[in-house]
Formats: sequence, structure tokens, C-alpha cells
Amino acid sequence: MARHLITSALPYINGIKHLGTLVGSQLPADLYARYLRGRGHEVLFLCATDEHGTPAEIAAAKAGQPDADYCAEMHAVQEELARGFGLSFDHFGRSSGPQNRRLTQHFAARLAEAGLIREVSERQMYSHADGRFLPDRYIEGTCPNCGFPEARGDQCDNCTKQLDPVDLIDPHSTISGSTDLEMRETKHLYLRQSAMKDALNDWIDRQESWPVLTTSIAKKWLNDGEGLQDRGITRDLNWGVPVQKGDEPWPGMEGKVFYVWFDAPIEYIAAAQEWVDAGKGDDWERWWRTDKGAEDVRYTQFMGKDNVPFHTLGFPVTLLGSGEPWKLVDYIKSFNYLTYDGGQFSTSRGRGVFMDAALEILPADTWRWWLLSHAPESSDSEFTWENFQAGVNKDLADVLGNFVSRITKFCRSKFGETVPEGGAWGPAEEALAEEIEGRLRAYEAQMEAMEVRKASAELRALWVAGNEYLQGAAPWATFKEDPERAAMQVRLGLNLVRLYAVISAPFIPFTAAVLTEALGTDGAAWPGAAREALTALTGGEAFTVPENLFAKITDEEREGWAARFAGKG
Ligand code: B3M
Ligand code: ZN
Repeated sequence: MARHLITSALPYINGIKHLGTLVGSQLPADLYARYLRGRGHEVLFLCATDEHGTPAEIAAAKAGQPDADYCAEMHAVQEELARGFGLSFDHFGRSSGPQNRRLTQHFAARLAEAGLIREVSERQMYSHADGRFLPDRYIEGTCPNCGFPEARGDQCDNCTKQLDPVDLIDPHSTISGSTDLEMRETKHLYLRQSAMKDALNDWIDRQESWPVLTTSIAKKWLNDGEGLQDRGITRDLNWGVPVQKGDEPWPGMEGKVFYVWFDAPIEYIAAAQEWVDAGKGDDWERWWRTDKGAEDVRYTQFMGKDNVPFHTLGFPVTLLGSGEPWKLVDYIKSFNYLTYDGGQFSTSRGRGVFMDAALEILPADTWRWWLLSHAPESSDSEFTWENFQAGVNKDLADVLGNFVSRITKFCRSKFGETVPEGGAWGPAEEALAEEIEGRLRAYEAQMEAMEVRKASAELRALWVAGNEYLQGAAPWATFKEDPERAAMQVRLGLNLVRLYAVISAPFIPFTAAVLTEALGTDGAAWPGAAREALTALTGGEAFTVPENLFAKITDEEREGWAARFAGKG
């Protein structure tokens, strides 16, 4: 029994996530966490909302709410959606919590002591009316290139030219509208990532086989072009972790906060502290400190490919640079993108399916199954309604749903709602057990390897094997000549249902719970030898027939949803 720490990239706070974000981090992380728990391992599965940064401030301003209120509300919304999708976090934390504030300030102090932070003087726009320095995105004016009147300090959205705030004609603050701006000297902190380059290279080289996607991105940033750059880790925002050296003030840094990408990964640790503070656990250090037992932990992170550099460079610099014995990640599982019907998901244009709407129209397991079985692993993958309809109707309704429905209903009609006794296995049953044995072990191997699509294919093959057995055995025909044999066939079928409930739970936990409930097989352990798993119910056990497990998606539904989620423009 190993101990497994699992984290999913933290969903940003400014709005409800679309299915592409879900399948690129939280959902596969949940799949893996559920699988490992099912195998009897000790698992700590953590996630949180990533709540700081300019986009959070802007979203709160747009909602007309104080930052803290906006974030609290959106956190609750995201937590509820996570529950709806069956994401089995041991804790779903908040990067704006006191634990993360303290830890972030602690790491900054340690890095400063280690000489890994330098102060840099920069000239930046100061707004007298607002009494603060303005981040580039908070300054607007006329584009010097194309004359667009609402160009931002960092970029013109009309001609896409990258800008400096000083380039703008008639600049004003987007907070107050004031034009009373001046360029002033100000200091920022830079993390000396370049000084850690060799340590990072060594660390990455020491890793067991990381997925190619992960390693290639990490190495590219480390060695390409100008190599690893030092990175500004402070910002002029109101909302964030105040820049301090531990508990001490940091002279010259008054009014500044840490950059969101500095504090966000630290929340992985803070979430474990929150988990303890919430009374759900009693020791976070044995998960995170290698001097306190975490050397036995295997730590796996899940994320989209755009987040990889921050996890292979930025966060390790923070942890290694602190000189303290923090647990580093062992394996990074990263994902490509899910596209939507030939294009991108788009929040602003309302294009694609978002987590809230998804749960409004269909049960979570439908989405979980399709998304995981089409996870963008080796390349981007595309959501289309035709493909979605086909996947759901075939795999879930025709294969699994149909199997469960046929066997339980047939049993009820001939033997009542009790697992029938009698009869002995013949060659067909032996052959089935052998096939299930092979496929079960293959399924486990793919799950261990976090090969999500391949694992889903093995699971589907296990369902298909049951269906084909039932088709061939045809207990409805056998029953007329040899009721004993039919009883044996039906019993085997019910044992398959029991088996499916256990092994399908990582993918479709809600359905698995319904099956478990119907069979009264709560607490059934992960199957060892197939032969034993297929004879676990020996006869005499009561069961109920589960109501229609999966409804098929009709063509009208598909067309209606395609139109509804096409987005404007
Ligand atoms: N919040 C994901 C994103 O918004 C980002 C992940 C943080 S993980 C520490 O792209
Ligand atoms: Zn322009």
C-alpha cells in the first residue's frame, strides 16, 4: 500500500469552467484518485480555486462586488459543480485563505535568505487619483499604431500590437478614469530562476519516465533561446498575498502583492493545511515534508499543457530554493486541448458546454464517460455532438445499460429478485472467466500508467465481453430446456454486474453506486482473480432491478443542444 498525493491544476476563480478545462485536469485526477482508493491505497486528493491576480480583480469589478465577496461566491459555485461532477477531492481549498498567505510569505522569506530574490527598479505608471501604481492592463488610451481609442497598456486589441503604457496617447486609469498619471520609479521582486537552472536540469533528468509532452515543454523553457529567465513575482494589485518577508514588512514593497503564479502552486501545500484545519485530517506534513514521512509519498500532478512550465520550473524553484525538505512532484500528467466543434470553447462568446449547463442537461456520468474516453492525451481532441451522441448511446446505453437491464429483468421474471442457485460452469463460462482475467489486468495496467483513453477502452471491452457472453448463453432460451443451467448463467450475469460496479466506479461513480445499491454489494473489494470475482454471489442474495441506467440521446436533443451551445457570432 503506497501513499498517493494527487493534485489537479487549480481552476481559476473568474467564472465557470468549460468541459475542456475539466477533462484537462480535474476529471482525470479524480479518475486516478478513485482508482487508487479502489485498490486500497491511501490517497490525499487536493484541489482549490486559484483566486488572485488581475483577472480576478477585473471579474469582481465587473460583477460590482468587493474582491473577497466575489471570490467567496464563485468558490461556492465551483465547489458545488465539482460535487455535481463527482470530483472526490479530500479538500477543495482557496488560494486566498490564511494558510496560503502565510506559506507564500514564508517561501518568499526563505528565497530571499538564499539570495534567490533580487529587487529591480522599474518605471511604472502611477495614478494620483487612485493612489496606486497601475498594472498595464488597468491603463487605456489611444493606440499609437492604429488610432483605436480603447487600447490597453499591454496590447491593442484592434491591431494586436504589443504596447507599453507610455506609448498610449491620452492614457487614463480604467479604475477611476483619471488622466492624472505619471511615470514613477518603483521596485519589484524578481525570482532568480536562472540561478537554479542547473539544479532544475538535474532534477528533471533524474525523473522516471515523464510523459513526452511534459518533459519536452519543461526542457524547451529551460534550454531554448535565452534560457530560463528571472521572473517578476510582485504586482501592483489590491487583491493578493501582501508582499512580506514571513511576518516582517518588506521595505519598499508596501501596497504590492505577490504575482498569482507565485502563490497559486503553493496552495497545493496550503490546501493540505486547510484539510487539517477543517478537521478532515490530522497531519499534513507527512504528505509534504520529506523529513516528516513524505519520502514515502508518490506525488502526481494533473494539468493542461499550458500550465506545465509553472510546474516544472517555477514551483520547483520555490521548493528547491527554499532549502527546506519539501516533497517534489514525482509524475506530471499533462493534457492537450479539447476543441469544440471545429473551434475553441469561448467564454466571452458563450461557445461550447460549460460545467453548469452540462449538468443541467445530462447526468454527470454521461459527461465523465465521454470526456475521459476522449481525453486529449496524445493530441488535441474534438467534441462534436454527433460523436458525443454516438459514444453515449453505444457504450453506455447499448452496452453497459442494456446488459444490466436484460440480466436483472430476466432474472426477476423467472427467478424473482434473488440470485438463483444451482448449475455448474461449462466451457463458455471458463472461456469468459479467462477473457475477463486478461482484460482486468490490462485495465489495471492502463490505469496505473494513467493512460486514460486506453483504460476506457479496456473497460468498454470488459462490458462488451459480458454482453457477448449473455448473447451466446441466451438464458431465455436455455431456461426452457434446462432451468438449472439458466440459473447458473443468470447468476454469472449478476456477478458481472457486481464486478462492473466495482471496476467502473472510477469512470462513472454515480452509476456504479446505483448498481451497488441494487445488488446490495456495498464494500465489494477490487477484484483479484476473475474466477473468484465471478462467483462472489453464490445464490440466495436479494437484489433489485435498477431503473433505466442511461437514456439514449435523441437526434432532436442533439440538434437542439448543438444550436444552443453554438455561441454568438
Ligand atoms: N489557475 C489554470 C489556468 O487558469 C491555473 C492553474 C494554477 S495551478 C497552480 O490556466
Ligand atoms: Zn492598435
